[in-house]
Amino acid sequence: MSSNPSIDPELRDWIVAQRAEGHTEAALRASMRASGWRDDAAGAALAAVARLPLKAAETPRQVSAKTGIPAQRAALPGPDLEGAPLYLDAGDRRVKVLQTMRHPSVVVFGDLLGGDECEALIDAARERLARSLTVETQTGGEAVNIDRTSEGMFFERGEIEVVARLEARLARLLNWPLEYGEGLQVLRYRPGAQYRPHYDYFDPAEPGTPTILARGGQRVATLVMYLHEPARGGATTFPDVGLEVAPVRGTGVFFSYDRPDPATLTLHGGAPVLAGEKWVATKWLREREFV
Ligand code: PD2
Ligand code: ZN
Repeated sequence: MSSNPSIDPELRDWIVAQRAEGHTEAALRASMRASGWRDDAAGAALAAVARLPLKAAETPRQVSAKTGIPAQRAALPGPDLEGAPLYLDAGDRRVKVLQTMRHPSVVVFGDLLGGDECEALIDAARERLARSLTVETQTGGEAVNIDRTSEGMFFERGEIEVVARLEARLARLLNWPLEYGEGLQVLRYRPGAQYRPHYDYFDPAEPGTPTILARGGQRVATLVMYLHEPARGGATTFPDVGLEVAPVRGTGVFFSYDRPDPATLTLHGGAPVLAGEKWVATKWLREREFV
């Protein structure tokens, strides 16, 4: 994560703590003026801290006991798009920003993976593919889901070099600790296979959800990366907003959701593959360390 060298760490921590307690920027500015700060300097310091990527621990989620839905917006993973950059430094790779949307919060990245990395992931995943399971929110276990006709497998975090390299890149790009990510999932769709529209967060109303949340809290973001493009079909669709992302090799679609609620407009699916094979790798990010 980047930090701003011009901000005194003690001042930064104080501002972060005050903001997490719900004090407004105007109130902090007044308080800084009262203790001798020049108004423009106070404003600049507050703006600099506001630009810092927040750590999840700085903004504890207040969850309604009744609905399980967080009452307030908390820090979310995501790239730093301040200044509308066309490229982002992801450490070992310069990633393109191809498209952004605010609501739902979506970013399409280009050149996220090299062709060799796509091949390495496919080669390592191929012999472990099985008919895809989805987490079963009735029980907290896993089950074959007829809504998903792809085949899939999971890597452990850091299991092989290419996975570890990609995870480090994503942590930097998305400003979210590597440990908060689930293991990478790889899916293969053959002609006719699809993934019907769904939400990736866990439904708070389902009885198995507390068991799932014990491993790292809610999912707060998804990144679907395209490893092999089909000849036709296979877009990732967002039916609420009519968005379709073409499954072009090496690109990825990222979206985040600040609460487990359809109001996030993150309903999404994998359209049927019409010809050829589509392979994707999905990284889901949790609120806390995923264990
Ligand atoms: O493969 C896709 O396009 C897709 C669509 C919807 C993947 C997922 N969801 C997922 O892995 O959650
Ligand atoms: Zn999904």
